[in-house]
This record gives sequence, C-alpha cells and structure tokens, in this order.
Amino acid sequence: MKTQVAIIGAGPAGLLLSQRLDLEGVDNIVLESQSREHVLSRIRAGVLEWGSVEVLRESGVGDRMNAEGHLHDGTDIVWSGTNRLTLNTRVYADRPMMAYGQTNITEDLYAARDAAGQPIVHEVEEVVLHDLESTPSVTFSKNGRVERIDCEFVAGCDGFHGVSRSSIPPTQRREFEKVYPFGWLGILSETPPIDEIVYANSERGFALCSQRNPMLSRYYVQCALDTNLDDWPDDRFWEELKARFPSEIADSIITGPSIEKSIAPLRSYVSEPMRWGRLFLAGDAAHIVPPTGAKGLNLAISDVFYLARALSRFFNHHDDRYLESYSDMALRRVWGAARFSWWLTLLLHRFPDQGPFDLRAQEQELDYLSTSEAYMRSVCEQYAGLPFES
Ligand code: RFL
Ligand code: PHB
Repeated sequence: MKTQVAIIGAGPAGLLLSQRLDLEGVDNIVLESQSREHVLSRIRAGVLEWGSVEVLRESGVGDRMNAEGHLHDGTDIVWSGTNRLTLNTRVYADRPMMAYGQTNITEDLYAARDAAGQPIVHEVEEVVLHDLESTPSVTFSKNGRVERIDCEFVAGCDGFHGVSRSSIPPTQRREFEKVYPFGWLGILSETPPIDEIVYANSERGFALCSQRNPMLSRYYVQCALDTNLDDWPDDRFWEELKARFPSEIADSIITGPSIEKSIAPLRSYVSEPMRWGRLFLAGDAAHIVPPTGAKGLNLAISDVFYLARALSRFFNHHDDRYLESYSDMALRRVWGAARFSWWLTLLLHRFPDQGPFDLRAQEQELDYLSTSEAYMRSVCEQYAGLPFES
C-alpha cells in the first residue's frame, strides 16, 4: 500500500486528522489496534472549548453536535460547605462552552469517514514505524499477514500507550511528568443531569457533576489509587457523591443504576518535541493532562488543527513553514493547558500530605477568585481555551 500520510490510531485525534486531510485532498490511511466497537464504547471527555466546536463544524462533523450538544455559560465551583462561584466564560471570555461527549464525536467522525468511503484498518498488530528520517514506511500484521504502507509522513495519534512516541530515540526527546496520588472514580447513569457542571472541593475530596445529554449524567469522585471497583456498588457511590456537595445541589441529583463505572489515574505528562524527522505526534501520544479543566480532548483537537494545516500547506502549496513550526506552535498551547490543569487539580483536590496551611491557601485562592474580576477573567480565558495561532 502507498499513501501520503499514514495515521496511527483512530481515537479523536487520528479520525479528525483523517477527516481534515481528506477535505484538503491529502491521501491517508488510518491504522487502529482495537475493533471499531471497542473504540466506540470508550467513555471519556465531555466538555468542549468553543475553538474545538468551530474546528469540528468546519470539518463537516458539527450537525449532531449543533442539535444535541448542550451550550452552557461555564462551570461552577463549590467549596467550604456553602461557598459557590461561576466560571462564566460567556461574560469573562466572550464565548460559551459545549457539553458533548467524546463518544459522540468519535461516532460522528466514523460516520463521516464511512460517507467518504474511506475504511479504517482495525485490529492491526505489531505496528512498526521505519525510516522516519528518510523515506518512512509502516509495517503491521492483520489476520496473521504482514502488510506494509509506504508514505511521506507518519502521524502518531495512538494515545499514551501507542508505539509512535517510543519510535523516537530517547536521546532526541525530553519528558516532563507529574503523577498525582489519587484518581477519579466515574460513573455514567441514564438519569437527567443537574442543570450546571459543578466542581466541588470538599473535605471528603473532589467531586464533579457533569452531563452528556438530557437523559445521561456523568459524575466523578476523587478516590485513592488502590480503589477497587467491586467495593463501590452504586448506592455507595451516590451517597459519597452527595456528601461532597452542599444540600441544595445534593438534593437535586437524580440517582439511578450506573451503566458504566471506571477509575482514571491522574497524570500530567509532556514529551518534547512533537516531531522527529517525518513523524509528527498529536493528542495523547505526546501529552496527558489530568481531567480537571477538561483539556485532554481539546488539546487533541488543536494539535490536529495545526497538523492538518501544516500537511495541507506542504502537499497543496509546496510550503513547509507550518510543518517546521508545528511542534513549537502545538507545544505553546499544550503547556498552557498543562499548566492550567495542574493548577486546577491542586486547587480542587485533597492531597494526602496537605496540612492546615495548604487548606487555608486553597480557601483563600477560591475566595480571591470569587471577588477579583481581574483574576476571574484570567481563569475564564484559560478555561474557555487559549486562541489558536494563525
Ligand atoms: P486516544 O483516544 O487514546 O486514541 C488513541 C487510539 O490509538 C489506538 N492505538 C493504536 N492504534 C494502532 N497501533 C497502535 N500501536 C496503537 N496503540 C494505540 C488506541 O486504541 C486508540 O483508539 O487518543 P487521542 O486520539 O489523542 O485523544 C485524546 C483523548 O482521548 C483524551 O485526551 C481524553 O479522552 C482524555 N480524557 C479526558 N479528557 C477530557 O478532556 N475530559 C475527560 O473527562 C477525560 N476523561 C480521559 C478521560 C482519558 C482517559 N484515558 C486515556 C484512559 C478518561 C480516561 C479513562
Ligand atoms: C466530563 O463530563 O466527563 C468532564 C467534565 C469536566 C471535566 C472532566 C470531565 O473537567
């Protein structure tokens, strides 16, 4: 097989890149190690920055999001029992946010790839990237047969555990990492969500009320890293969730059976640069942020915005300036979101080694945020998403 761009991974980054390249007339093939059913069953992010909404719309996959996504003005934070503030991005950053699940985005992207008649090669094994500094190729096995794709570029969109990042020699990249001493226990339930998205800093630990659609709610509680899902039947989860919110919110949470329950560890990680030779990394393949602030999916979308533009300029206009600047440009946005997610994680969680001073400092910062318009504007600008560079 021969193509212009071999894309490794059919998560949101790989599928969106394929869609955007196709719209620009750039030939590509997507390889995915899992089955289509597996990819579509993953429950992950839920909140989109307005910049991401615009990228999805201009990629021709905005129709269902426009009809079913829930526009909201921002997110609330509650702390110290009854204190409450709103990160109102419409007021302080001139743009709303959109609640629309990653699972739906992936479905919409699959539908668009199907409509374009471009199949994704699923359940590939032993993916190996070759000659990334000269004439790249990718080998893989499918149904026991070894196949090979010759290409001009490889896009590594294969998530944190993929093969792309580790194909870069360790001497050619630098890693930055922070691991947090807790995770998020999340459930999905077919119950009407509460009106707002609300983060809680409570003495029992962080909690979050979120949503997917009028009959689908997503809730999280901070949990210890050694938490066993078997110890968390639904009744215990609901009781713990409600205990972390003030009664006017707790009383409005409608409970029901969970349809999914999982634990996500929290980590901040960046690998620099996001390019080596003719390999370009995008999304979780290059960086991970803790979910506080909902930046992971939004970063995958902005990386792809930059990368698709760079590849299109190269193939359609013989201009490699954007390819040359891709890593620096993408990393400026990545570090903005990595810093913001780290800061919000420190502000809203309970840490095992936190003393009375640290707790007062958290309270003081939240009080300051709720009274200083200057600070509120700065936080909302970052929560709403920093602008893309032209
Ligand atoms: P993905 O979604 O991980 O997709 C990578 C794809 O590559 C495939 N793959 C391979 N394919 C071929 N060959 C190989 N050798 C391969 N190795 C892997 C994988 O099967 C997969 O299909 O990365 P992408 O596209 O960069 O998208 C990033 C987002 O998925 C991610 O940033 C967010 O979901 C992060 N995240 C969250 N972000 C938020 O903004 N809000 C959230 O609430 C939120 N919750 C989460 C999350 C990530 C989680 N992970 C990674 C476990 C919850 C979880 C549990
Ligand atoms: C979600 O809806 O899954 C969600 C919302 C906000 C976050 C993280 C996850 O910060």
